[in-house]
Amino acid sequence: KATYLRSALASKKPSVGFWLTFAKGPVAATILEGGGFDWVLIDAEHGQITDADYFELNNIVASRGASPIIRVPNAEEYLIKRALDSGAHGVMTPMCHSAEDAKKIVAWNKYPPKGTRGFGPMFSAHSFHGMTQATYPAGADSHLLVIVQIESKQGLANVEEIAKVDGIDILFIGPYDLSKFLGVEFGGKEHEAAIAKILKAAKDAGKYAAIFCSSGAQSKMRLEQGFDMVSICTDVGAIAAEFDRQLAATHGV
Ligand code: 3PY
Repeated sequence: KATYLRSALASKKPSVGFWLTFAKGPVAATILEGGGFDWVLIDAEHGQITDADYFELNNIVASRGASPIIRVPNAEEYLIKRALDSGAHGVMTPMCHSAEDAKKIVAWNKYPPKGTRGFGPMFSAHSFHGMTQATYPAGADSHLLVIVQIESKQGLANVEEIAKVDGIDILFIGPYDLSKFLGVEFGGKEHEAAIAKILKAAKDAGKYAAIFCSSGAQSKMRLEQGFDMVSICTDVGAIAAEFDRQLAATHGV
């Protein structure tokens, strides 16, 4: 299996992951100890993680049979290149607003002739079973997942065109940004209608639909709606929630 998440999406829906925001390998290793995850989002947009952490985190995640997916801070060619070169199984680019954005993002994710990714795979192959520096480039364009986030007003307006862009694999909803950019209540009617529109656009275009969730109850609900890929929580969110729970138990509330 070249990329675990790609196989999981193709054969064993749904695909479940979590959000890694701590830059420490032992944190990732500890959470992954029990298995059960298809992917881990290594968050370099909002978390504590920088590109110096990518290689170690990719390898820890992949060693547990999950796909390391890096969220880059912005839609920039050099950011995507550095994430892919560190061995990510896919890059998630935030704030995709239009089909033009999506086409650029696809090009930055793929080697010529499909795209403009520069050649330098010295550290890319370690997180793929059975791949070497020599074999990585030939398989890269078909193994790696191109993921864009739909989370803005323009992204929502253009979602059908974005979904149709060749080379985009997954539309990933950022529900928090979406509610802020639309100026609507999180979980309210308009927010849910926007989410449903993105889900439909992905399905109509034959692409996978994914959404960030911050609890198992939320992710279960989204899977029942037809999403292919959900997160269950963030590392920091889970720790904070557990501390709150134990503190409340201590005080008998
Ligand atoms: C959002 O909800 O806006 C995200 O991007 C997920 O953190």
